[in-house]
Amino acid sequence: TEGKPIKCKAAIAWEAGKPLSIEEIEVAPPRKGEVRIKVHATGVCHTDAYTLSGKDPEGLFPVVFGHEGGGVVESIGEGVTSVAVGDHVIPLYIPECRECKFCTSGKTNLCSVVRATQGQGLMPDGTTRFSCKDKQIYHYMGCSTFSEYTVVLEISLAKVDPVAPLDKVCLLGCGITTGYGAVTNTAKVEAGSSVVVFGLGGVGLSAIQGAKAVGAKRIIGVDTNPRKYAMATQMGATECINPKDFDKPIQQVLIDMTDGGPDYSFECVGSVDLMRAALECTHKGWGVSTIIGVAPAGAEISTRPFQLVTGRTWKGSAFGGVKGRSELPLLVKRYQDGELDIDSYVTHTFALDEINQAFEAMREGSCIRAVIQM
Ligand code: NAD
Ligand code: AHE
Ligand code: ZN
Repeated sequence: TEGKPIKCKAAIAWEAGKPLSIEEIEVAPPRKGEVRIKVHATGVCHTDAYTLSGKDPEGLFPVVFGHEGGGVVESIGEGVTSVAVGDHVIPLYIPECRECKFCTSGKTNLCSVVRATQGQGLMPDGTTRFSCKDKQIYHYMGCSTFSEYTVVLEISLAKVDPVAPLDKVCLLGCGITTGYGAVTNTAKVEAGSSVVVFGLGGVGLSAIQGAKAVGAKRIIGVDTNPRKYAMATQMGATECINPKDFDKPIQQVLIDMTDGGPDYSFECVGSVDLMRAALECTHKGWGVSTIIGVAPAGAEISTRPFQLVTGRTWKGSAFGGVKGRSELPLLVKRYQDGELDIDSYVTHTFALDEINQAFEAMREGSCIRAVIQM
C-alpha cells in the first residue's frame, strides 16, 4: 500500500541566528531505501547550535535540525530489508552502506555514498521529504530529529534493543559515542596512559569515560567553566583545571604537571587555539592529539612543524570512528550492563515546544545534555 504524508509538529529553523519555531509540517512517505520513523526523543548537541549560528559553511535554511535521536520505524520504502515497522532505531549522521570504498577499507567509518547530497540537506534523489507552508524544508546531517516524524535512509539507521530507553540511548546518536570512540577507536589509548581532555561538555565527558574504561592512569579535564568539574570527576577525571587560573599558556601548565606532557589529548571544544594547545602539550616523541571539536568556517589550525618533527601526531575523529549499524548495538548493551553511563548526562528534559530553552540551557553552561521528549 502506498504510504501517505503525515502532518506533525517540528521545530523549524527558518534562518540563521533566530530561535526555532514550532510548526505543523508535512512529512512525505519514505521512497526507495528510505525509512520513516516516529522520533521519541532527541538530544541537542553543540553542533546543532553551531549550524544554527550561521558559522557552518554547509548550513542551509529553512531546515529541521537534530542528529541525536531515537525512534520507532513507522513505515519503510521499497527495498528496505534491514529494519521493519516497530523496530527501535537510532539515526546515524554517518551511514554504513558496507559497500563503498570507505566502508570496505577497514580504515575508517566515514561512509561516503550519500555524503554529497546529505551535505546539501537532501535525500539521495535530490529532493526533501519535509514541507511547511508550501516551502521545501531541508534535512540536516541525514537525521533531522527535531520533528515528530522524520525520513532517514536505511543505511543511516542502527537497529537497537527495544528494551533500551530511547530517551537515554538517543545520546549514542552523537555526543557519547563521539567522545568515547575517539579514545577507544581513533587514538586507541592504552592502559596506564596519561590523557588530557579539553572541554567538558557531553563529548569531553565521554572521552573521559572512555579513558577510564581503557585504564588510563591520569585523566586531566580542562574547562573554563568550573561547574563542569563535578561531572568530569564522576566520569573518571583525576584532576580538573581552569586555564584562567594560570599566567602561563595552558600547554606549558600541562607539560609541567605531567613530566613532559600527556601521552594523549582530545580537543572537545571547537577552538583552533585550543587545538594548537592540545597538540603542543602532548609528550615529545609519542604524543597523540585528536581533534573532535568543530571549528567555524574560515578557521584554520597552525603550529610549528617542529612539533610534528619531534614525534607528536595530530589526528581527527568523526563520530568516534564508530560504524553505527555494526557498533551502536554494542554500546547500547554496554549501557544496559551498567558499564557505560548515559543517565548522568541528561541534566535537562524538555518538550518539543520548549526546544529553544534547550539551546538556552546549553549556552548558559549548567547543562550537559538536554533531551527533548516528543
Ligand atoms: P558543549 O557545548 O556541551 O561543551 C563544550 C565545553 O567546552 C563546555 O563545557 C565549555 O565550557 C568548554 N569550553 C568553551 N571554551 C573553552 C575554552 N576556551 N577552554 C576550555 N573549555 C572551554 O559541546 P559538546 O556537545 O560537548 O561538543 C563539543 C564540540 O565537539 C563542539 O565543537 C561540537 O560541535 C563538536 N562535536 C564533534 C563531533 C565529531 O564527530 N567530530 C561530534 C559531536 C560534537
Ligand atoms: N559542516 C561542517 C562540518 C561539521 C563536522 O565536522 N561534523 C562532524 C560531526 S559533528 C556532530 O556533532 C562530522 O562527522 N564530520 C564528518 C563529515 O563528513 O561531515 C563544516 O565545517 O563544513
Ligand atoms: Zn553532534
